[in-house]
Amino acid sequence: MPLTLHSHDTSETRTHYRACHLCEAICGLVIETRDEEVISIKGDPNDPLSRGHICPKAIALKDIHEDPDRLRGPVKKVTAGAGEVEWQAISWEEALDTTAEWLVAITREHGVNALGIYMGNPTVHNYGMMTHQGQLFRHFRTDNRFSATSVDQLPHHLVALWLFGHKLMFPIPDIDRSDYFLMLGANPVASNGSIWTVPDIRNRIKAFKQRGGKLVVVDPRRTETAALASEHLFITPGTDALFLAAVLQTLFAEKLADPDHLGAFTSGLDTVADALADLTPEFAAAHCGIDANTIRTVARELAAAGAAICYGRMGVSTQRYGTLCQWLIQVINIATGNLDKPGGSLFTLPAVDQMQSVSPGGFGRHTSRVRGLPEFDRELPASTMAEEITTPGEGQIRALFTAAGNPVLSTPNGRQLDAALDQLDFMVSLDPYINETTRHADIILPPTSPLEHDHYDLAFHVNAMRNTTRFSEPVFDKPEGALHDWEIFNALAARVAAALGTEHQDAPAPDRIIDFGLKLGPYGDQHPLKLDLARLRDNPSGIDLGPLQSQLPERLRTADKTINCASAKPLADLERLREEFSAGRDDDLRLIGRRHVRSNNSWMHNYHRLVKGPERCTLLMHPEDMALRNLQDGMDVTLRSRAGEVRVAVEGSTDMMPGVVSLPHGFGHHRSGMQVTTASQHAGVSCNDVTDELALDALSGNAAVNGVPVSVTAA
Ligand SMILES: Nc1nc2c(c(=O)[nH]1)N[C@H]1C(S)=C(S)[C@@H](COP(=O)(O)OP(=O)(O)OC[C@H]3O[C@@H](n4cnc5c(=O)[nH]c(N)nc54)[C@H](O)[C@@H]3O)O[C@H]1N2
Ligand SMILES: Nc1nc2c(c(=O)[nH]1)N[C@H]1C(S)=C(S)[C@@H](COP(=O)(O)OP(=O)(O)OC[C@H]3O[C@@H](n4cnc5c(=O)[nH]c(N)nc54)[C@H](O)[C@@H]3O)O[C@H]1N2
Ligand code: SF4
Ligand SMILES: [Mo]
Repeated sequence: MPLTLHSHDTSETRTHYRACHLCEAICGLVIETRDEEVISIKGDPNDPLSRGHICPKAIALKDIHEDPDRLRGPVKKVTAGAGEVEWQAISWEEALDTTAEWLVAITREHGVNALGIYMGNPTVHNYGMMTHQGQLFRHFRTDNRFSATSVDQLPHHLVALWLFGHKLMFPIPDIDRSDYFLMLGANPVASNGSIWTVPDIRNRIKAFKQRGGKLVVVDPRRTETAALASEHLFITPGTDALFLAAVLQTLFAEKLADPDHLGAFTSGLDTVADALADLTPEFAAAHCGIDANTIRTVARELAAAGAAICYGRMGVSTQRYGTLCQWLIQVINIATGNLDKPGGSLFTLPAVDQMQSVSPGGFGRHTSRVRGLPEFDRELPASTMAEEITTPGEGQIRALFTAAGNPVLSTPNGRQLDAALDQLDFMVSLDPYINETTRHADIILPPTSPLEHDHYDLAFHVNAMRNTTRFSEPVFDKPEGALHDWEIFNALAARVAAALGTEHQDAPAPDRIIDFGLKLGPYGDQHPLKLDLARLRDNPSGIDLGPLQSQLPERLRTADKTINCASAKPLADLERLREEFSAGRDDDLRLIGRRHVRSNNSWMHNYHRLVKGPERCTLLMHPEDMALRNLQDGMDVTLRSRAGEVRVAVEGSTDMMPGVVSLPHGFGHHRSGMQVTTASQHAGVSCNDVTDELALDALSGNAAVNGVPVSVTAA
């Protein structure tokens, strides 16, 4: 177990060990400070998971901390003369009192569903937000809850729930011990991995190939990851379910399916085989752009490999068949005996085990008011948010609470939501920035900077390719009067409880909760390691808990401790797939997204060193498609869908599959009334002004931001 020294004081320079919380790779950092200044940020070679790896975003921790645009105290919107909007600094007392009064007043007058709540992605990178949001929201059990989950990984949760009995039971690719890797709709070389905490992926792929491993990447763009792969297959966006069904169909038809050690507690494979009988490689090939022989070869290679992985991420979740894709992926892992096997995909055993404390999740217990879309985990699809604000009637959203989210840029048809937010009676945002979304708020409550609070990766140890645990102390003391996110939740909860005349007790600080979770957890009081917070504080680079281990059937959370592959809803959804692809297809272009290693969704564009260099918000298009439309490199084009249009420069690229265009999301910083100076100078356009709130994975309600039918014409 690697041991590292405590932060040590010299006259003025201090060394700190701190996790990077910006993406799911959770790299360990060594941060040197002098007085109030960060003087260096480096990878921590003693971190048992990241082994010294960092990416160019790590240094942004300094930039975030020092950014003059970052709010240091609460502000309220006031309308000056001539309708000019201004932000006025107010005291925490006033900000918290006013917010609590509004939340109570609106829900008293119009019912609890009049309050909408949207929680963004950084919530899961900031453990205090996870441990303390319930303090406030338990007073408002509104049906109108939303989060970034439904523009992202909702299909993964549903499949985990249906197959393994808990929404957090994600099979994690064990690349370091694998022989064969089929990867769809993921670009970890840019994203650094997702639902797969895998720092230093580039070197892990290299080592995997050096050992003789074969990586096959299926993606409509030859991505940075595809460039490292043994083989890259272009696929028509939105057709992966056909491809995956054909792979599985081949495994059954050629009698290659063998769940092996899983057989004793697995059922339903025969039912799946029958249901897929007509979804042949020939049927898939007619639509997906990959020929039938290649599909059969992939199936045979998967079956023949000693240990193999099938994994798919954003590109196969946020599309019309997201849930079907994720279900097929896991049934392939099961049918080849590669689930719960070293070198295949395994479940983690994290030191703070949320399987003990977090509800397994539920689906479809209520539906959205306007469009009747199903809830998951008490949340409705984010694509319904605008209509729930603008459609009058009982249960209409009149007040909105956003926290760590920017749905105007991150959810489909963001322009519609942008307009809808103006109709609210009250909006409050827990956020350090005045951006595209929070500019609509009446009050903004900014938390401390990331370097001013402690850190534990409650979410990402659950998804990590190795079991490790680590606690980071704050790098700086918090400034006088500043509040952490979790303290803001406590403070609001106290005021709401007082107004409602109910009991309130501040929840203990998040580190106390982690201490408790560690002691109760699998390496705690009952284990020789006896992990608790004190042990973690003594080992700031982290503690290694070893490679992932086989844990089935014990770890299953299904009632009968078995895996039933014949999940009713995905099986029924095969009919939708057949129907769509039996009909002829339009010849529209298809829009997909893309990530860049120096981006992070919508909020990393305000730091000069992450945005300098060539313009990144361009529309990639194959030169043949450009020639057909008489377009030249760099020309402005109009990208148009049913939902909206943007004007953007086109960039020719033979890395694109013909018929497919790509635009990154998270740009569009051109709006008035914001305070993001550098981002505004690199404004770009928002991809989600073109994506369609009506384009969904119909089974789950997840947004289909990939595979959107579009046209491109000279502007
Ligand atoms: N640098 C950086 N890192 C990030 C983020 C970031 O914004 N920037 N965001 C973080 C977040 S929140 C997440 S969820 C993860 C996402 O992590 P990943 O899923 O690894 O990231 P993406 O780059 O979105 O990869 C999706 C891939 O799907 C492809 N694709 C699109 N449509 C289809 C399709 O129909 N079929 C197939 N097979 N492929 C398709 C795209 O071309 C793209 O290469 O990244 C995280 N890490
Ligand atoms: N077209 C298209 N759309 C997409 C995607 C795509 O690939 N294509 N990706 C989707 C995915 S995977 C995701 S996860 C979503 C992300 O969607 P969102 O979560 O809605 O958006 P972010 O850009 O992550 O916004 C983060 C916000 O949190 C604030 N913030 C950062 N740290 C903290 C903190 O510690 N505390 C608080 N209170 N606030 C903080 C930032 O200032 C910013 O306002 O976007 C989705 N949208
Ligand atoms: S890959 Fe980069 S952004 Fe992600 S955790 Fe590591 S240093 Fe931070
Ligand atoms: Mo995400």
